[in-house]
Amino acid sequence: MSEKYTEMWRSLGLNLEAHQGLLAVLSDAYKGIYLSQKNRPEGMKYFDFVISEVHGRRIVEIVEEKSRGKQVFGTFCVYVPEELILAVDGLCIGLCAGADVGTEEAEKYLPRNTCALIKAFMGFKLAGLCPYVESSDLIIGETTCDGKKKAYEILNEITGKVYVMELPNMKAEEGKRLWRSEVKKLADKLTEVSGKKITLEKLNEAATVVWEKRRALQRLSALRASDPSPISGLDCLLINQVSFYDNPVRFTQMVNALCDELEGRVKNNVGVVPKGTPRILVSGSPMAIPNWKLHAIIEGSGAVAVGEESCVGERNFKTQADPQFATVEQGLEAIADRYLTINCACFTPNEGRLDDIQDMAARLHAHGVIHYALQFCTPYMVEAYKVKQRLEEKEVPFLRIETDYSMEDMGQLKTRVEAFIEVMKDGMNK
Ligand code: BJ8
Repeated sequence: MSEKYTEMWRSLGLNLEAHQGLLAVLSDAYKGIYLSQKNRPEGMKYFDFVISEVHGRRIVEIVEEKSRGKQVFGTFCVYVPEELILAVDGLCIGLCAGADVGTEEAEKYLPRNTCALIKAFMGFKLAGLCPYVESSDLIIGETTCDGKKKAYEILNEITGKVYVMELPNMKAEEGKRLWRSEVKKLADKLTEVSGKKITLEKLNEAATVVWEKRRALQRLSALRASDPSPISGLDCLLINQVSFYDNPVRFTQMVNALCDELEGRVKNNVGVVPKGTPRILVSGSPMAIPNWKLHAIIEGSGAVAVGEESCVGERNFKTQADPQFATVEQGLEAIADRYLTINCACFTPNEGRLDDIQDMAARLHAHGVIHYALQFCTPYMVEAYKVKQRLEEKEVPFLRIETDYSMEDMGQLKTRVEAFIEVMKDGMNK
């Protein structure tokens, strides 16, 4: 990334030397994992460009939007309603991080046995490496897992700009009522920070933007059901990661343009891998950017990832709320109810997630499911038991993996994934 951004990074308070080092590592990893892939769709060029400018051009855009009076709202969870943020002309940016960065600093505040995602978002902030956190006017957290909700207290002590939504643990009527009132409270908070009231026109407009974004991602997901798969799992994972910080209207256009190209591929039987390649559904903890580890292993071992039952994946876009509301009040309730359809392991019971996994595996013609949990991510680590039980009942091959962001276990994971692919192949030949 060009030195032309140095002044901007300095004014955002980044640690310039460490930041330069981070960008160099990122760029090498991207070249090795992404640009070395064969037969990629032309439409991926846009996403390559976005990544090459992840701390450059996009931050310039954000700084410009801020100078025009817009606010930036950072989030860590797909439960935070993007529609509301857009309705106050805000920019919604996902702040989850997927790399071992600033771990030493983070461990001054957090126990070592904290999940890598939490350590990383704290680490990025503490090491002065994230221009998105520094640009945020308000950071919106949520009471999901224990690690996150306690880390938000510390993050608020450090930044002074954290607001937390209370997410229920159960989806019964009481939980629904609580969540609806939390969504209304967030609307008030956004109005307070931005100085803009949420009008019906603005809410319908914002909900339409989000609806179209989700529809484009649904379209992409459906195209992966084809054999041969017209696009790699790595590329789809990247697109889902980019969806959390790109301009949503432009992002939707580019995903739709890519889907047009992929439809042509499907029609002509063109794939990134040969027909009959073993197909894997990945399910579990979110894979924040630049966490490409498991997909790189899967696709480097002769299989293809055809779906992600994950918040950086289908959990984020599976359900929709019809974006034409009659009143603001009705709109806020419909939006709250739509978010409560997301099946995160932080809820109990969470049978809906088991149905989602089973449904995705069938719909995408997966030959097996890899359950991915970040170490110390208790909700997903524990729920893996029920996922295994359900998939065994349906005779779907299942592999359970627990890992973090380090590269130390790459060899061991590769051996396990390769052995799993052999098991899947046996099933495919029956
Ligand atoms: S809706 S998955 S985005 S909470 S990996 S920090 S759960 S210990 S991220 Fe999530 Fe919202 Fe749920 Fe989705 Fe905790 Fe697990 Fe770490 Fe996690």
